[in-house]
Amino acid sequence: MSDCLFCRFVAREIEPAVVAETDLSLAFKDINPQAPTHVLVVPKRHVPNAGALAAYPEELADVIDLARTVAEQEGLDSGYRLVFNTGADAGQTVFHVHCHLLGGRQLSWPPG
Ligand code: D5M
Repeated sequence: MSDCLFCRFVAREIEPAVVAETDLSLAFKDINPQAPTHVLVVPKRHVPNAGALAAYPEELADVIDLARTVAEQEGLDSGYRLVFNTGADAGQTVFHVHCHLLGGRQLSWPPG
């Protein structure tokens, strides 16, 4: 059994709140939402962070495309944000790369 939480979601050893899926990627609701829409999109392949995902361009493109699909599903016509926290200083806490899809409110900049 994997000790990676998101690998366990992908294997459905634990069932997340799935909102969409492709052969390569899974999208599920964040447990601690920071916006009306806060979905995490992960590649099914275990890759630790966004930089490492660049070695898998098909998975990288699929993650972005699934985030776009979910944004459309959620009606985020006026905009949304995609975030990859990368490393401890950026606040990454789960070391299976995930794209945060945030939307449904006015998002401020710069982020904290
Ligand atoms: O983001 C890690 C994200 O993972 C954070 O926003 C909470 C989310 N998380 C943690 N545990 C769960 C479960 N069990 N379900 C759904 N979402 C979860 P990071 O960028 O690494 O800080």
